[in-house]
Amino acid sequence: MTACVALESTIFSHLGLPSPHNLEALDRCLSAVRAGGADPRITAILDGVAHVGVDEDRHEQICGPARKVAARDLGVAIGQRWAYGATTVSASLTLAASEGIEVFATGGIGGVHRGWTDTADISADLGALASLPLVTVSAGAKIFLDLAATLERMETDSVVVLGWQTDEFPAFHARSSGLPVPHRVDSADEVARIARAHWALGGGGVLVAAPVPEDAALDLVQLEMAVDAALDAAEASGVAGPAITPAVLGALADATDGESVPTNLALAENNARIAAAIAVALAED
Ligand code: PSU
Ligand code: MN
Repeated sequence: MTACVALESTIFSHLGLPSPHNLEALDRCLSAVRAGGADPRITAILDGVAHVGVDEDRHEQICGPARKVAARDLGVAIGQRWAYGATTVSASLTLAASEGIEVFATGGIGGVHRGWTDTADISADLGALASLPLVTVSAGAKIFLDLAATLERMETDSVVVLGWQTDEFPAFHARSSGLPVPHRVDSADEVARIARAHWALGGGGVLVAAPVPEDAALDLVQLEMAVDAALDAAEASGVAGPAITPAVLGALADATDGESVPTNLALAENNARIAAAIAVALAED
């Protein structure tokens, strides 16, 4: 099989990043995958049709306004012929798996939200990661989540968590959360061997957690203050459910005076680059 890397569309849509940074993110991710010798495949619902690979003439649409599509919404978006349903991690993994693709890159996965004991807000990303046999490359989980609870949940669900050239779980915009990863890997070949062995035993998802490159990383302490401000702003605006993640990402960009945006681009590109190397290693395996 040729080396393919699936990419989600939510991050490139208005839900993920502000214009024109989202188009830059898309271009940089596609280039990184191609430079690594793999074929990038953006997932999305366009005019009610599920795409795993989107032609260049529709990239502008991918970077525009969208309705958020998690795994459970895929059938609705197709059945109701949504013009543009932007796929989250859970929906992208579902579509990629349906095409036999083995590697997926994103910015940061969703996870267990802070305050989850009251709200029960746990991203469907975790369920898809647990059940579908793909390697997902992400800069850990989004900083404004409960990262310790997210790691616990992935242990319960038997998601393989690998630190990419690190012993600590990355915190999206920051290189480390201070929480240890269960295992460290240092090469794409190592990830490919682990994934093949895991899948041969009937296992599901493998999460490769890669820290944002040093020159683009934000400081964890400053970031925590911005996150508190962003969570307060999102709460004050009264958003709930699936609207929370886009709202907090937007508020975080404001709270960091826009500094979180180039960091987000750098980490997404870095993940795409690593994913391509893993896809090539798997294709050669
Ligand atoms: N990471 C980003 N930007 C995003 C997301 C993640 O840098 O927009 C999106 C992904 O699509 C992820 C989704 O799957 O947020 C999780 O949403 P929720 O927490 O509502 O499950
Ligand atoms: Mn949620």
